[in-house]
Amino acid sequence: RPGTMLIRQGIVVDHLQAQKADILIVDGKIADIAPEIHIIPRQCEIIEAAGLYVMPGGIDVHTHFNIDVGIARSCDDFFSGTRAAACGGTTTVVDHMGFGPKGCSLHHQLNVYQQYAKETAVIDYSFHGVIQHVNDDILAEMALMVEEEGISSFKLYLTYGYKLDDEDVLKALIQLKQVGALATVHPENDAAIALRRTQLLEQGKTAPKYHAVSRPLECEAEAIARMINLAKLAGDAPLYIVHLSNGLGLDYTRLARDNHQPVWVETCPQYLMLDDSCYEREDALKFILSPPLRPAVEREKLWLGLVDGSIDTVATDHCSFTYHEQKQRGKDNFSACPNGMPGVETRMPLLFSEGVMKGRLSPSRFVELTSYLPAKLFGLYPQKGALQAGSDADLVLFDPEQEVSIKHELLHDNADYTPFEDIQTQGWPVLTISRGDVVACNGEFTGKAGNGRFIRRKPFDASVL
Ligand code: DUC
Ligand code: ZN
Ligand code: ZN
Ligand code: ZN
Repeated sequence: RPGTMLIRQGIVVDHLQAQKADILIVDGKIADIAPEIHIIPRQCEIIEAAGLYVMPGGIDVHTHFNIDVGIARSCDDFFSGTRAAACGGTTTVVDHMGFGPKGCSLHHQLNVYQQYAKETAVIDYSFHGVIQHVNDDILAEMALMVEEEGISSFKLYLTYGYKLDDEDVLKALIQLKQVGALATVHPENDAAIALRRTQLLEQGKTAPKYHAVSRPLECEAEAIARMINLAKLAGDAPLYIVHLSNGLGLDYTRLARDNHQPVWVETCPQYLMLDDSCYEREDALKFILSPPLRPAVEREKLWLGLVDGSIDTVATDHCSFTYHEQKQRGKDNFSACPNGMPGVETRMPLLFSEGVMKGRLSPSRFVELTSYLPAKLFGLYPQKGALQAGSDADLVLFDPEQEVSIKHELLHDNADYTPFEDIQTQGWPVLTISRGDVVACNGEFTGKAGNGRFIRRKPFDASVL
């Protein structure tokens, strides 16, 4: 009977506690969780989970599948991207749509992305809307996106081709708050970056390592502080900072929260695991992304933020380009390199290994960062991110004994490298279940293209956080 199984005697972890229990899944939904379950349906698959952690499937709220960044199209689409996600213990993605044609409507990009994902995604998905420009039509459309389409978060860029100026940011923030949507922002000071980039290129400093020199952490921290103040001026509009990479930016968000402002913060494994010494490597192009990798001291400040609660989510910003071809466009000019790196499959194992197994995060805090808070912030809870009767049976089983040295050849994306090659991990996702179906088992993909469903999300509601 599809979507029906009993998972016996695992260490069941939610955002509050970890305890030994059985989980009964019927028709793709969690039916019961109890210390022991003896009454089970006929034709029920039994999974023995003694010694394994059984947790809500990961929710990665920051991917870019099939994205056209102008100079290249990413090498993962919604099939290979969600396949890799599934093999890494993630059961839902919320993808950041790329920009569409100049002047296009919000629905235009949504339709494009619905087509991309429809028959290809292997796990459930949603999208963040993208605000390319602001006018009365776009502001009115935001309400329809939330009410009719179930899109309750939007991305604003302060750099790149469709950066918004302060007036447009303010108008967008006011309306997003009004219609029940969360504003997510890519915060970097575009003018500061452009000036430095021009100067570096003029001085012949074109090597890949100058990418990081062209956008130091103050560019990011300044834009974070600006966004916090604009959100305050917009009447305390809720604000979500994506891909935080540094401690100064984190301090600004702490100040805002001490001041009771609704601000939430995401970071990514690359900023927790890697640092700017990667730009000294011969294969530095692999590490060109924005914001760039930072000095090693910043890494430790981010870990503190995970521990003290000032960072809320860990997502990936998975945006993959092949090293041997696409990334090579930057070899003589860093500014010609498509920005981004793969990571959707390694997020859960890296955070589990470095966080839980090294004793920095409790298993419940791991669930909070990778699933519970992403679900709450983005209107997916309790369908996702919860272990409760009635929730979707999206689960990941981790074996804390399994040691894996990360190799790209073990992974399931379409890139030709992982930035985490040869990193040793302890604890690995050995089974991933999406609405009661096993989609990955012991490093093998067992799911099916088209089985992922579009999830209509609820409006943003700060009172549940
Ligand atoms: N940064 C990247 O490196 N890639 C995709 C988009 C982004 O903000
Ligand atoms: Zn970004
Ligand atoms: Zn991104
Ligand atoms: Zn495989």
